[in-house]
Amino acid sequence: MLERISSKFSDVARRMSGQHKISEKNVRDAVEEIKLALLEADVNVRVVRRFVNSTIEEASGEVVLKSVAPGQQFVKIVHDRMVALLGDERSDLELRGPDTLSVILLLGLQGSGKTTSAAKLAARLKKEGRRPLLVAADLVRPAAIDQLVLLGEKVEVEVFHEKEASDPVKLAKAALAYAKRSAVFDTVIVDTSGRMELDDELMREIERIKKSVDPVETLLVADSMTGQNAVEIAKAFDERVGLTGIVLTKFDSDARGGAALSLKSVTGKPIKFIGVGEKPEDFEPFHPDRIASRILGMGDVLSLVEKAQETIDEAEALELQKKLQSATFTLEDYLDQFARLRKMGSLEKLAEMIPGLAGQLQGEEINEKEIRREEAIILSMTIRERQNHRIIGPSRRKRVAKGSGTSVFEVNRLLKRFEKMRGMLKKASKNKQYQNKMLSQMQGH
Ligand SMILES: Nc1nc2c(ncn2[C@@H]2O[C@H](COP(=O)(O)OP(=O)(O)OP(=O)(O)O)[C@@H](O)[C@H]2O)c(=O)[nH]1
Ligand SMILES: [Mg+2]
Repeated sequence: MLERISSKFSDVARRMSGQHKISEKNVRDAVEEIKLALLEADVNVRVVRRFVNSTIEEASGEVVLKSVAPGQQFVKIVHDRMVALLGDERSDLELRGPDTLSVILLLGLQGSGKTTSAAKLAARLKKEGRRPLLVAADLVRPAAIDQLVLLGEKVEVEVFHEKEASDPVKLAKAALAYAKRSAVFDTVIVDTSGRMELDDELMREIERIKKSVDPVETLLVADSMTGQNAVEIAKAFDERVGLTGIVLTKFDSDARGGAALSLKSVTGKPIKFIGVGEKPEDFEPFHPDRIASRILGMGDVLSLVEKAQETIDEAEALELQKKLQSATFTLEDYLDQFARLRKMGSLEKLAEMIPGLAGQLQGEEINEKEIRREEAIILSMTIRERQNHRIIGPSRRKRVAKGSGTSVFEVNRLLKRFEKMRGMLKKASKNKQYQNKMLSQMQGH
């Protein structure tokens, strides 16, 4: 899910974050693109309007436009707005202490994923050390009880069920009494029946079940594939029954993402979990900030900024920029990069994280051992050789190999690699826009 919207957003984010100067018009244009992407993703129109207005207002301020890195500030504003849209903080379940029973009631339309989610939730809580009991209170669909019993076996959680029962309210009460009596359980998860359409009968039944079990969590299970519809359903259920949160299922599908992005804003209820597959373990807490970063395609950029901040300061970056521009990058400078490379991992990883460089350094994995050998090779060169590698002919190569305890083959390989990197940097340095992008990222703006 979210692939389409993410590809549009990361385009805008990458483009804007490379800008060292932006105008109010740039902001408006970028926001317009974002607006279209949101509408295309089936996000609620009112939500889009609010998002757009507040982003423009905040991003067009003097403080942002005149700042050192306005493009990246813009991206940060969009990111933060997106996090707010998705629900700010992660909302966990609010369960009672282990000595008091906590009831979780699951409800929703037919086929939304209630039964599957009940088992997933039970498995998860069990892993966290709680002692859940599943309750098969869907007495409408004939196979519903068997389905939950089977899932319960799979996740090794007991399922309370009565084959002959016909009243879900009575059954839920009986389950609660059983849980209290046995004193083995601290959490009761109630699976209920779904219907094709929102109807009065279903609502009344759910209301009665809710009253009889007094749940601490009433979670709507909503199918992300239903898009806008999921939002309307959530609103209706909340008004009638009162929800404490949402489980958004089928997040692994290619749904356009509108539901995920509108639910919190429209209903005020947080998405607490997402279902990401059919298996019991395909169930995750919903983290607004992580999803926002994913939508913006910022994961890599942000981690590069973080890593680079540790390893390079502004003055160093400027110095490097000068060298790139004049193409006087020497083996000496190459040597300086090793410490940085060590922290970053490999050349390839470094390249992957810089837009435009990905794929250009394939197979150039340099491991710690190799870095040490390369260092030894360069240290065996004279200062003059390090400053101008072109003078290192065959006899010098032999001497360097001997001095560093390596072979001529390895010296040749290092020189070749250095040539390649130099060529790449030279090429990159001619492209001003690209270079600014790379530099601003290295400086961590
Ligand atoms: N890919 C994917 N499939 C899911 C997810 N959650 C549920 N499903 C599938 O959706 C289908 C319906 O799931 P159920 O759990 O039976 O839905 P339900 O709401 O209990 O359905 P009713 O009881 O008939 O109302 C099943 O085939 C599940 O495997 C999910 O997060 N991802
Ligand atoms: Mg079911």
